[in-house]
Amino acid sequence: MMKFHSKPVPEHKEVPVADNRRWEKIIEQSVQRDTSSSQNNDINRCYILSVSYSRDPLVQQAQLLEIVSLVKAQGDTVVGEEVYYLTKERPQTLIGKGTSQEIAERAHALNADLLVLDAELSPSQMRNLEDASGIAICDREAIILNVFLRHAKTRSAQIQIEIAQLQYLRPRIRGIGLDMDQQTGGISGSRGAGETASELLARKLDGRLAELKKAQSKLERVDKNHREKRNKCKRITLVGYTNAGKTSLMNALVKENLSSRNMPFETLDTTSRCLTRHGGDVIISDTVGFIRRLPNSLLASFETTLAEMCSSSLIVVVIDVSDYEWQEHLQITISMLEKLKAEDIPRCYVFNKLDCVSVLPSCDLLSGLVEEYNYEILSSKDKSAVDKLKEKLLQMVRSEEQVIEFVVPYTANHIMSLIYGKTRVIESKALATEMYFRVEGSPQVMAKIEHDLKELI
Ligand SMILES: Nc1nc2c(ncn2[C@@H]2O[C@H](COP(=O)(O)OP(=O)(O)OP(=O)(O)O)[C@@H](O)[C@H]2O)c(=O)[nH]1
Ligand SMILES: [Mg+2]
Repeated sequence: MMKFHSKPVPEHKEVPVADNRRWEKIIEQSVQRDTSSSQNNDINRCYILSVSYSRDPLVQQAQLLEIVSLVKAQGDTVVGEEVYYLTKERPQTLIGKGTSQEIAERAHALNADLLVLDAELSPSQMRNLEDASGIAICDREAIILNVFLRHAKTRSAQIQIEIAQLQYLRPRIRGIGLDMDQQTGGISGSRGAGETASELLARKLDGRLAELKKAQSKLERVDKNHREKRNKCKRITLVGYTNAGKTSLMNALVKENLSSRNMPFETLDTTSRCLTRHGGDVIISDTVGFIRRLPNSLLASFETTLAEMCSSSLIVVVIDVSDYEWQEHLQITISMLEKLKAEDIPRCYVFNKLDCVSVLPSCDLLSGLVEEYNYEILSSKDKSAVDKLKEKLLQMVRSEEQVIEFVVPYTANHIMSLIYGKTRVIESKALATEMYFRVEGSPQVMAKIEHDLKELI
């Protein structure tokens, strides 16, 4: 697990050697990791700086609560916190050198060993801030990566996250290609002629990355086979902002007891269960939650897992309506679905945690937000509301789907991938120059295939 260690306030502004070792240690741990066993149990004392672009105190409060819960979810202690309203970004340090020094003083007074900035920092901004303030700095992306790493249970998720972590760490190796005066070619047994310590570290990191990518593509092939088998069933996928209640709803729908806690990113691995009582033809899947400013590295690594939702018959978007920022969470989820190219799959919106709100969002507001789509407002704790939702979902998947036959030329690769990616193939036959398919899928996808076939003529 990526962890950070304190360092003394530097007396001068040169790059301290200890700082190099901090990253070196993190990367060495990662490079040598046996993903299944390694867990660093050091607990950092964190001082949190929630960098907000909003003037609204309630938004600021919600953002602060989110970063506090992320830091706690990675197992660290929060010793102090403050909100910083950012009006002007400084290219070198984001918040300004003087401000960072003042904040570091308050953090030091509370014996903090890590200053967590709820912002994305470039590697050089992070270095500049550490040099200016004399305290170890950590940004939002590092925290989210740590939480993911801590909660990943399957080998596949662990590999995906470790790849994202190494990609995050690589540009943070100090002095790659710069510290020529440190060149000590051939001193260390494994160091190549003229290679600096940081270049050696980068080489080890690249080696580990290549190893992980190989392992990942092997696992993807196995997963693909499982997916193809599961594809014969209709699938409903639960998506939404982290902590919205997806797993709780899944548990209530299938009467299970999957781990659900008041903690971000409790679920990282997609879990699928039969929605119909005695096996049957409808599967429901619970997925990793979304979050604002989800690091691109993580989104990319979960793309394969999440791509599975593109062959769903129905997507259920779960929203925690008791969260002050639920409308923003809804927008983030909608734009994630667009990014993942799942926008043409029918949706049902579930506004959850009704028991926690005193004022219901008006129907006008909801219809405005979710357009023509279906929605329900409920609490996942309300058994009869969940049973009613289950009937509705089953009815939706069963009525929406169409079965259609297509004959597709072998050369039409994009139509082939639409068929394999977004429909369930009931039957297929290889003909002389074409492929015959009998497929089941949503009217939207069927219309797209028909349209694309016509374009070929
Ligand atoms: N009061 C109330 N709490 C709920 C409801 N639904 C879920 N919760 C709580 O909300 C917290 C988060 O629920 P989860 O089901 O783990 O949320 P999730 O969307 O799966 O979260 P991640 O897996 O972390 O993305 C848990 O503490 C649940 O007990 C609800 O309808 N009412
Ligand atoms: Mg969950």
